[in-house]
Order: sequence, then C-alpha cells, then structure tokens
Amino acid sequence: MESIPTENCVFCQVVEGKLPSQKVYEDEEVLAFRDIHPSAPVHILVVPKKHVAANLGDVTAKQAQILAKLQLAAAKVAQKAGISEFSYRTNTGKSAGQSVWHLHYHYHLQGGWKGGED
Ligand code: DGP
Repeated sequence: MESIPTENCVFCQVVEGKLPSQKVYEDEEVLAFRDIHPSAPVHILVVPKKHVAANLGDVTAKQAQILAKLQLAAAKVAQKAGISEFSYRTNTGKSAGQSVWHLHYHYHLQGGWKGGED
C-alpha cells in the first residue's frame, strides 16, 4: 500500500481535541464522530484513537485486533443513535477516494430511525 506521512493527520487532531468534532461514542481505543461532509442522514466516522495504519491495506496481522474493536464500537454507535440498520464503507487508497490517511470506517446510519439521537 502507498506509504502516507502521518504528520498533520486531521483525525489525530480530532482525537487529541485540537480540532472540534461532534463525538457520538468513545472508549479507550475508538472514537466515533460525525463526518464534516455528511453523505447520509447520519454519517459517522469510526476511527482508532491511535494512528495504527493509514487504511485497511496497511493493517498488519499484529494490529488486526483493532478491526474487531472498530466493528464492536460501531454496533454501540448504532444502538446509541437508536438505529437498528446501518451500512458502512471504507475508502482504501487514492483511487477509492481516500482523503484522510488514518484508518477509518464510514458508517451511514439510515435505517430504523427512532429519533432520540444525541
Ligand atoms: P475518506 O478519506 O475519503 O474515507 O473520507 C474522509 C472523511 O473525513 C470525509 O468524508 C470528510 C471527513 N473529514 C475530513 N476532515 C474532517 C474533520 O476535520 N472533521 C470531521 N468531522 N470530518 C472530517
């Protein structure tokens, strides 16, 4: 996978609180916050707090556990938002449209909306 420098990473700055964000979920290793350019009624980015990899293609076997943690956190995000169905995607690489080089999933929460989002 292409090697992308990690300095000035916007998601690291969000995690560190240097950039403002609308957080929807946080635990020791994962942060979920609203995408600044939503392309769905609810568009949430789920990222590892630590800059472990630029994208899925850079995740090593040793780091793979973070992928499960992202998935489990995403289920909690959906529950918290009162949504029973959601879809997700990840842009991996320039030709897939990736613009932020910090591993992340886009969760598009559109189905089963019950309101009560906070
Ligand atoms: P991509 O790398 O293409 O998977 O998309 C990155 C997404 O990150 C894009 O939808 C816009 C979003 N984004 C970029 N900068 C910021 C930011 O500073 N704050 C928030 N909340 N989202 C951002």
